[in-house]
Amino acid sequence: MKPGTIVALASGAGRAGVAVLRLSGPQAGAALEALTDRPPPPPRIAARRAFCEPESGLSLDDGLALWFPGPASFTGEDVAELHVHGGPAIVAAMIQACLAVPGVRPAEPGEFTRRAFENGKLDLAEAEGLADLVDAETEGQRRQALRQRRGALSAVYEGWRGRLIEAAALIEAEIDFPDEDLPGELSRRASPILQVLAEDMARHLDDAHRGERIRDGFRIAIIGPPNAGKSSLLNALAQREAAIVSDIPGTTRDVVEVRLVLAGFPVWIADTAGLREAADAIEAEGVRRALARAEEADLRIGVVEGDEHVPGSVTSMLGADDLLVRTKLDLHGPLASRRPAPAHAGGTPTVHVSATTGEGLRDLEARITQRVAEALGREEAPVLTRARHRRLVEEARAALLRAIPALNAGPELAAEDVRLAVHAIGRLTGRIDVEDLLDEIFSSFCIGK
Ligand SMILES: Nc1nc2c(ncn2[C@@H]2O[C@H](COP(=O)(O)OP(=O)(O)OP(=O)(O)O)[C@@H](O)[C@H]2O)c(=O)[nH]1
Ligand SMILES: [Mg+2]
Repeated sequence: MKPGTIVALASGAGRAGVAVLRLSGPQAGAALEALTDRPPPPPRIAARRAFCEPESGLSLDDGLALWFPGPASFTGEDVAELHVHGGPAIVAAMIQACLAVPGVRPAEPGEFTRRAFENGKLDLAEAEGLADLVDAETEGQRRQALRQRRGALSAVYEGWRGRLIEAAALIEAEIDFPDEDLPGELSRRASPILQVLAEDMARHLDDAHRGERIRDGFRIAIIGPPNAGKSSLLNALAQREAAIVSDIPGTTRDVVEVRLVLAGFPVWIADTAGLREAADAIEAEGVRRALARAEEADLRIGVVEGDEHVPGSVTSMLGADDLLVRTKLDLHGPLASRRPAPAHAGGTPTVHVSATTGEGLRDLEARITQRVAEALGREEAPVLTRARHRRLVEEARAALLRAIPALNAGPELAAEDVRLAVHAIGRLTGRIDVEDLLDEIFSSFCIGK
């Protein structure tokens, strides 16, 4: 841990009614006294204080002071909170005044949370949950982050680690004290533990990236031939002119993305270049990007005008879980009077809309929302929320899948792989050997910036 007492604005930057400054470290109490010219208030009780510049005594603002002596504080150290009026000049002057106290320096991004981690107040998964909670913009994100912050995910990983250590102990005991009468007995007891763990890990991994989607957004791609009305559809869904619309085929050349919130989850809708034999290299690149985006999307919306034939380039991308949209309903007569559009191969449900009149849009929105809710909305066991977790769980599971058959050949062969699995799971919660990760993880947190 880098030494010193750190100070930073804990509330958001910019003008606000109230701003909160936070100090943590051995000089937090001294700084509080220097700025208020009084001893700190009783622990955890807000007290009205006049804040002044320590050297000159120049008055800075009136506000509230809170004192959290360590170790019963967020970071585990002495912490002081200063609530002042949220004007940029006040905040700047208050921070300057804090920095004038010997031993006080500005906090680095994420440094308060990092100190809490290093003092054992939070494990790594909980700290990541806290960062997600601060970043949460939708209800689904908030619920998931709060569960992780409260340790639901950590409990799963710590449970695995405990069982792995138990199996490792059995295997190591077999190596150290081979029982002449019952050879292989201890290893045999380790085997079912490892089997069940490998299955638990497989289930955890096989979640269709739900947790990561809730954090990063459900991804939808709109694809179809030129001029089908893809950009008009995007604009209608976004309720703003996000993409350029024109009657010139090939108007959209790049991927245009819009963020929406549906069913309490973040959703990214991407409009893409019309699929056709490209006229030039730029258009060809646009088509390549369109197909790539469609491939990685969680939901594809194929778009064609009216009753037109769905080209193979679109059909080949659509499955039963995707949607086909037939556009420009206003030009093609009222829905009721028309012969039904030919059913789409592959069982993709079809919706008719007009971006011009808005007809059919509600139905389309409802279907999209339903898809998002089905994919992300189930509240079950805590889920993987980060690629970092996925990598480590995959690593642990791969090691177990090597260890299980190796056990039959002898404990020595399995022991190393079980140790690797313990190591990978330990890195998830930050229990072991995570020094190399910490700078990257904590500097990505926006708290205290
Ligand atoms: N009448 C009517 N015209 C529409 C509708 N939707 C789109 N159009 C028109 O169809 C033309 C093409 O629309 P775009 O949204 O640019 O089509 P696109 O699929 O994005 O086309 P590219 O970007 O070239 O691939 C424009 O002239 C739109 O005004 C609709 O629902 N009704
Ligand atoms: Mg377009």
